[in-house]
Amino acid sequence: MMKFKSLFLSAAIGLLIPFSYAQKPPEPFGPIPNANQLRWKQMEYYMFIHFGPNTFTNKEWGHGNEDPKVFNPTSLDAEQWARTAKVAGMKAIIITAKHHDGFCLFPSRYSTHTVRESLWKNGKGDVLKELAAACKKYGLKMGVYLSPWDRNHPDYGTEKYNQIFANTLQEVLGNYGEIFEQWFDGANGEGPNGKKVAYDWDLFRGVVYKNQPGAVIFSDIGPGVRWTGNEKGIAGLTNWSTINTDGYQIGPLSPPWRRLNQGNENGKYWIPSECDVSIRPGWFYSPETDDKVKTLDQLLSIYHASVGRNANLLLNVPVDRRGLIAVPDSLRLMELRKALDDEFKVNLAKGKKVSVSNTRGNSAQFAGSKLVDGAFESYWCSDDRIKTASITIDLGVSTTFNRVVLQEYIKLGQRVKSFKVSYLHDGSWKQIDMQTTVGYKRIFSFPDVTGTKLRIDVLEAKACPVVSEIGIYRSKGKVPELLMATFPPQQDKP
Ligand code: FUL
Repeated sequence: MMKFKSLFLSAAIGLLIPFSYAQKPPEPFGPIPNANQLRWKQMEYYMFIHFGPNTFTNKEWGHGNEDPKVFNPTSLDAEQWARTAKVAGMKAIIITAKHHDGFCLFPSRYSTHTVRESLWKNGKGDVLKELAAACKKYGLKMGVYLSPWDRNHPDYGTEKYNQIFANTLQEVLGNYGEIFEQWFDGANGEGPNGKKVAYDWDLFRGVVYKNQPGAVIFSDIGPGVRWTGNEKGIAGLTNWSTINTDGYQIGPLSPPWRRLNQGNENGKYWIPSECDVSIRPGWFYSPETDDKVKTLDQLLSIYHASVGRNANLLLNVPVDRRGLIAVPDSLRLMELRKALDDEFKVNLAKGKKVSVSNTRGNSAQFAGSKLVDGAFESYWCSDDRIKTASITIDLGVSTTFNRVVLQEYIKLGQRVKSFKVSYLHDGSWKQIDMQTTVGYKRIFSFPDVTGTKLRIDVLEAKACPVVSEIGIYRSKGKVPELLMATFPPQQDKP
C-alpha cells in the first residue's frame, strides 16, 4: 500500500514539475486597453448615419430654426439600414440622435424640436427605437452621436443648458438598450442668443458611465476612443494607441491634429483612434451628391489607411429623404465587401512552418507557430530581455503574394517601434517595406512578389515583442493608393 502511495505521489509531482516551470507570459507593458476598448477595437468597421432636417434642406449645419415639419421621410425603414450594414460586413451603426441644429430623432422631453413636432408618423415616431430594434434583429451594435452644441434650444448659452444636455443624454442612454459607443462632437458654437456654453464634460461622461458601463466614449481626446485628426479616413502611418491628453480639451484646445493622428509613443493613456469619413462629399444626404458617392478604389484606400493602420473605420452612409440608404451608396458598400472578401479570402501563411530568432523560455506556448494559427488569443513572444527579432515563414513552394497583415497582441500593450518586411526570391532576400508601428492590425499592400519565404524583422520594440498573427494574401485587386493626411501648423506641448 505504502509503495503504491509513494509511486502515486512521485507521479503526481512529476506531472506538476513541468507546469511549475512553465514560462510566464510577459507582463503588460505601458498602458493597455480596458475590456470595452478591446471589444471596440475588434469591431474594426461600422456605419455612421447622419440624418435629420438637414437631409431635407441640403444643409450640413442646420441653423436650428428649420420648421420641424421638413423632417418627413416617406418610407423610413431602419431594417434596410441594418441589413445593408450587416451585408457590408459592418459591426454596428452610430446615428446622429441630435446634430448641431438641435433636432432630436427621438421625442425628447427636453426639447420642442424633435420627431414629435414633425409630420413623420404624425409625430408618433421614434427613429432611435426603430434603429435599436433593427440592430438587435441583425446582430449589430448601436452607438449614438449627440452634439452638445445646439442651435435651437432656447436655454443654450445659459447656466441651465449643461443639465438639459445631461438629461437629453440620459434619455438616449437609458431608453434604447445597449449602446457601444457614445460619440461626442467637439463643435462648440453660438446658440440662438449668440452665446456659447462651457460644456461640463465630467457631468456628461458621468451619465454615460452610469447608463452604459460597457460603452466607449469617443471625442477628440477620448477617454475611450480618440479622433484621428481629419475627416478623410486617414490614420497615421505611425499610429500609437497611446497618447498624452493631460492639459488638453475637447474642441479647439485638443491636441494638435497631427498628434491625434499618430499618438504618442510613450503616451500616458490608451486611447486608440477612429477614422470618421463620409461615403459622400457631405455628412448629410443631398440629391446633389447622388453621383458623387466615393468610388470603390477610394473606399479601399480608406480601408487600408484606417483599419490597415491600427484605427477603426466609421464610414458615414447618409440616409436619404425617403428614410432609406440610397442605391448608389448600398451598391458601393456591397462592392467594397466583395473586394475585401476577395482580398483576404485565403491566408497563405496559415499553418506554415515558422522559425523565430527567439522564443520565450523555449516554451511551446509562445512558439512561432502561434503566428499562423488564425487565433488572436494565442501569440508568439520572446524573452523579456530581447527587443529585436526575426520571424521567417516558410511557404514551402514559390508563392506569389501582395498583402501582409500583422497583429500585435495588444492586451499586453503596443510594443513594436519599427520593423522590416522581406521575402526570399532565388536565394536572396528582398525588402518589401520598412515601417514603424503595428498595433492591433497593420496591412501592407504592394505589387505582386514571388518567393518561398517571408521574413519580418522587428528592429526596435519598447519591450519584448508580442505578436498575435501574421497573414499573407494575394489580392486580385490593385494596390490601393497610399493616403497621407496633411495638417495645419499647430503648436504641440513638449
Ligand atoms: C463634425 C460636425 O460638425 C459635422 O457636421 C459632422 O457631424 C462630423 C462627424 O463631426 O464635428
